[in-house]
Amino acid sequence: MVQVGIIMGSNSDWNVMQYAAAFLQEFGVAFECKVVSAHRTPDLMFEYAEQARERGLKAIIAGAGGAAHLPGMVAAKTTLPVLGVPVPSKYLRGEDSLLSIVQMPKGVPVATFAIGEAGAANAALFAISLLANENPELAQKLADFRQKQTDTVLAMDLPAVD
Ligand code: RP5
Repeated sequence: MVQVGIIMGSNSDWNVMQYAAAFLQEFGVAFECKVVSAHRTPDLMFEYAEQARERGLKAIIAGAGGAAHLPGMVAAKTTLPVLGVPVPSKYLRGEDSLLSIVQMPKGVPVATFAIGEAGAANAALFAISLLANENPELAQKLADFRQKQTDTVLAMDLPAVD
């Protein structure tokens, strides 16, 4: 059964959102990816958000750029955790996306991540850590992943000074 939904406002967001998909795949979490636009397919957006919990999803990762309404509007229609990813935009480099997503008024939260690739990847890792609360095997995979990162940094060399 699909556990995490990855949605995005356009297929042009895929360059960034694929980093979320890659981590979910690596950790063996069942997920789906779909284009759902807040302003171009508002009815689909409401339908997706309204049905997400009964379909068995545990979290929704929503990425959008510009005046990025998608994560907030989805959060308005579901009590599932919504993880917002600001996608870099053409003119404001994603600062518009970030502020649109992060500044939710009190009462309807969206967990907001960094702009771009790091945000998409971390949103997936955060969803995995939510699922790991009820799944010891996933928790162990997450711990192994962290340890590998630690080992990589501890093994880093720097060039000698000339
Ligand atoms: C937003 O507008 C999308 O999330 C995307 O980041 C941006 C541009 O969309 P396209 O014009 O590339 O379809 O809705």
